[in-house]
Amino acid sequence: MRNSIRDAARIALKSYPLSRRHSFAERHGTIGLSLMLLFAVSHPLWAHEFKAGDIEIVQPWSRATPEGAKVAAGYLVLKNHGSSPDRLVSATGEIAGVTQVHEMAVDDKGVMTMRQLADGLEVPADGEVALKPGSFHIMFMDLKRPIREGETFKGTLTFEKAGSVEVEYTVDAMGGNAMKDHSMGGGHDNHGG
Ligand SMILES: [Cu+2]
Repeated sequence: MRNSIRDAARIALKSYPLSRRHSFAERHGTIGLSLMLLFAVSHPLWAHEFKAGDIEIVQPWSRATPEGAKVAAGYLVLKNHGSSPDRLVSATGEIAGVTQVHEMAVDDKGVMTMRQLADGLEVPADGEVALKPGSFHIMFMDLKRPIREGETFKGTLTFEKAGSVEVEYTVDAMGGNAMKDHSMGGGHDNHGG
């Protein structure tokens, strides 16, 4: 019984005109493309790219905060398509009273600490810098309200050469990681605020 079905399928496939097979593949390709477009439209992370001069800002995201939290972090990738370096010198966020550019690192006692980058963060010529958990980040302080998973909030980034640009952060789940980079997880638990 099984065999006969398989044989029938083989015969059917053999007798299937090449042109029809072709169009079948094309149709499949079209379905795939439609699904991709649908995903791009329905998935906010795909739509979040911003530009300021030569600087491209990719996928700004943040994490939901617990009730009463006073700080949150913003992450994104800065790509410099220009032939000279630029610097991210300041940032703002509509959810925060104070916003700074921070660096997180392990100090000589092995403790995770963070500090404000007073001179800003360099974006190398023809290069990129990633703001990500456990590393550079935008620090939103004096939060005006908790931020919830799935919402977006606006902010600005100001570059020494490229000027200011408004960006929108997508809020991932609490403890989530939109970049799927689990290298340094938590990160902000020990931020004093
Ligand atoms: Cu910080």
